[in-house]
Amino acid sequence: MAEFQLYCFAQSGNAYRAALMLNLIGADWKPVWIDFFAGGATRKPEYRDEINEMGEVPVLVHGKKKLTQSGVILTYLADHSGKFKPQGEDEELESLRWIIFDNQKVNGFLGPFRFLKNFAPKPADPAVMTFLKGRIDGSLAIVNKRLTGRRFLVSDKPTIADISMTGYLYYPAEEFGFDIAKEHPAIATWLARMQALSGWKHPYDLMPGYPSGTQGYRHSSGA
Ligand SMILES: N[C@@H](CCC(=O)N[C@@H](CS)C(=O)NCC(=O)O)C(=O)O
Repeated sequence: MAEFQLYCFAQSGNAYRAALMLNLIGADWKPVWIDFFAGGATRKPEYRDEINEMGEVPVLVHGKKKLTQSGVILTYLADHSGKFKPQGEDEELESLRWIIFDNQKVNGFLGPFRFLKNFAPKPADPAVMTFLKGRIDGSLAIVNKRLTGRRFLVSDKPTIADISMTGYLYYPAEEFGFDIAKEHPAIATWLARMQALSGWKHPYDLMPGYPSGTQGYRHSSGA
């Protein structure tokens, strides 16, 4: 059995943060596919009783430890491996600041927007999509400004804040209906920098569930 198990599925940018970290640190890990869409696995009482009371992926199992919330998982894995760990109190606080901003306002809006556009059972209310798109544009502009003239979010080395921020940013532009990299040049350069790290993989190549409804992988090398 692998040292780490990660409950995840390919379309989840929240789970991608944890999967990417595991791969970048060279961990011995295996994904456990969660049937999020058709099966509604995370809404079932047994999932909430036995796996995660918050009804979410990702969930990381490491021996007797079970961790949820990608920010918590990233922090744990950084402490465990010594890799991508912010150095000193100032960097730790700065990293936490960007992880919270990301969870709430960057990928926290991109995830629901993409879900409503691609996977929701009924077409989304255009007013909701317009609201989300406005929030996304504002938040991505903030990240783009932060990354202008900087190599990474917190220091000149990548940290868990960068890994968190990649959440949904490598998914295909067609799934959003706009091209994040084209519209935000500093984000594009930083995404390429992250992609050059040893162990980087695209979410559809790293987690099972592609195409949707299968437990497959995309098996390609590019973004
Ligand atoms: N802040 C959480 C977000 C996790 C999350 O929302 N995961 C989605 C899948 S992409 C989920 O399981 N949603 C189920 C729900 O909200 O009911 C994290 O970063 O781990």
